[in-house]
Amino acid sequence: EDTHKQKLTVIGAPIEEGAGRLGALMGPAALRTAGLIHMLEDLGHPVEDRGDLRLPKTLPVVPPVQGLAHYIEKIAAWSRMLAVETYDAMINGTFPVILGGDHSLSMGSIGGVARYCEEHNRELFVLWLDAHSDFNTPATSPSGNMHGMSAALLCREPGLEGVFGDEPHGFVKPENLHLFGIRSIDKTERVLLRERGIDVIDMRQIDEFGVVKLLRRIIERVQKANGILHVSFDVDFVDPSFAPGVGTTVPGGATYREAHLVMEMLHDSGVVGSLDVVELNPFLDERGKSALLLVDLVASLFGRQIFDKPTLSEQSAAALNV
Ligand code: B3U
Ligand code: MN
Ligand code: MN
Repeated sequence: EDTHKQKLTVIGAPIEEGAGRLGALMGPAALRTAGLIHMLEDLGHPVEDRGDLRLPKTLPVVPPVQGLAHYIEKIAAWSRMLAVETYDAMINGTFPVILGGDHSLSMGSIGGVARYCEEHNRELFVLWLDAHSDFNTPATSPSGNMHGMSAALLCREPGLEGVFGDEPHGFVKPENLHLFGIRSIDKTERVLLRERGIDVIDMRQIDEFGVVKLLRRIIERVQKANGILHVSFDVDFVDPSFAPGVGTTVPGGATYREAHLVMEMLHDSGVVGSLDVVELNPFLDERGKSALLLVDLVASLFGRQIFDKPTLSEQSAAALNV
């Protein structure tokens, strides 16, 4: 399970009800138009494109929640379906790539990956690249939008049990969740993140220490545990000047270079086993700019390099003390 010439299962998840505004439904189509599949094949990865999934006609019955959780029946249907898809992809020895769709889809995609890891005794780690911490519950959410609740559900926060009901899925250990690029946290969300001891790497830390040191620490943790790293890439991780095609832009995000460096380091690490690309809203994009950037960033994750080798010779690395 890594990003080196492995077989990929691409799954489109055109879900938009988790977000506050419409349009993320068109995300998978825009990523395909921007050349995602051809890019992956060009890099030498065999791709099985499962196309875009569709909601079943009948939605699950979800018991009422305490608080706000808009469209929870639809989110539940997507989650249950996606958890089966990513689990199957992993069972078949392939690397699931989920194209969103809003970030609520990660309840399902990661739910399935986590189930696989639990059953196969592999430690699961999650790198959540995002402007937001997505750690609300129906009781704390100011908006009721479920894309702001996916990390909380995965860490077993109470109030979201109805999403999966009795359907199979796994969880993420709160200590194995790494939020990265964060710059927007709600008041009650902040309290919860502190109480659970979640690793929140905010933009201040990225400014101060740089992505390399911060990410290296996470990668080393995964390597030591012989774990699997799921990468959940929310477009708003990147600064809106580079990626305007997203419903909830927050200024001060990762630069073009930082975002690529993160993806390149993840590729080199060999520990990434699954990926979500979420929150692209083509309705708000500027002539495909964000979709094209995403395809390039995913290319970096799957092995595209500027030159064939890490550019520092051992000698210069030693001289620079890196
Ligand atoms: N934290 C806010 C806003 C938000 C979360 N995720 C996004 N926006 N994209 C909320 O509604 O939970
Ligand atoms: Mn998000
Ligand atoms: Mn976000």
